[in-house]
Amino acid sequence: MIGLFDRYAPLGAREALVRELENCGVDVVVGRECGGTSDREVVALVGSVSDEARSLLARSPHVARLYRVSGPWVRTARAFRSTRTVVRIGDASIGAGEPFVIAGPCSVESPGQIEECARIVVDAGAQALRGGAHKPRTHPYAFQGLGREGLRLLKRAGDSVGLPVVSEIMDASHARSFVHEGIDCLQIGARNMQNFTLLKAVAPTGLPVLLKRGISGTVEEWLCAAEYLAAHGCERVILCERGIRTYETALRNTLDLAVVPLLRRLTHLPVLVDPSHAVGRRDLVGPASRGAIAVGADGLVLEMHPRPEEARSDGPQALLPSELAACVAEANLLARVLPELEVPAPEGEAGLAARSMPRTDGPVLAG
Ligand SMILES: [Mn+2]
Repeated sequence: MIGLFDRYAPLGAREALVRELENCGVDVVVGRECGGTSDREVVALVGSVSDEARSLLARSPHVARLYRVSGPWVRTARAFRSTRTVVRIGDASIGAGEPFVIAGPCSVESPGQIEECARIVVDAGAQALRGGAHKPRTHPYAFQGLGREGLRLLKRAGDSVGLPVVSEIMDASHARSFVHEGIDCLQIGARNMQNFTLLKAVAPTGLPVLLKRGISGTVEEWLCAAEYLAAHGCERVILCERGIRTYETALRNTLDLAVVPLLRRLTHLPVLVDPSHAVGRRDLVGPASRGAIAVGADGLVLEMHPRPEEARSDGPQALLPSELAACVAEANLLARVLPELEVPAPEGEAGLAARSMPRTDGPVLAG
């Protein structure tokens, strides 16, 4: 539950309410937004919330509005902030209107390969360079990545074309080397979405985190993973839908596009879509990218390779340089012509309470 303080509530009264709530045994998070025309302060109850705390918050004359969050996430809930979070990486921003495209090879393979990729990615109009150095591979004998040397090569390639770089971190003990090598954004891969030790280790680095959806991650699990990052000090979280595992085997994964507008209702965090890992084949990445932008994604994560047949990982889904350029151009075009997606403001207590009430009028299953 989140309460929005009345803007005229005196500081002393706000502090007193927080103390009273804490005395009821609940954990309280205060979120402040200052600057511009809106000074806004919310008080959020986290963890298991007693009826006593709930009614204390509801009855307070200093709380202008109450929001019931639809899951166990608070800091990442839509109502926690007045506007969507914009995450800046390098010179561009995710969630600011223009599609943000992170592109590059699946893996950093050699100095020449990543430098060539960097030039292609900047020429295509993308905003960041990706490349895996530590690779989570299903098969133990498949290429595992160049490790720290790969990070160094990736950063050097990004610098040579003026692009920030994004790379996946798989091990909590690597956090320092990612910071030391100047990686601009850490990616938590699908297989590690619920690796809570890793989430807690990357949050304090101060770097933005691209949090991919787990292979079988539900929206609630995904947002709870984002909340772990937020609770441990990382406010710059970017969600990335990359396809989930369903009964369907025709494609690598099943791209869940409807989750994008859903997330825009549930959270203030920006959302990217990675069609490459979702569809797993080059010819469908472009059409899936169009869909992603159309449903309101803030950008794309795209794999490319100058010679996909030589790629050491994920070659079949790697776009050719010209296809990448077309994909970026189409994303920009679509974002310009489509009206801004209308996302209703977070609902207040009455609306959400009615919806989340247990059904008592429907059929009851005898058990
Ligand atoms: Mn890949």
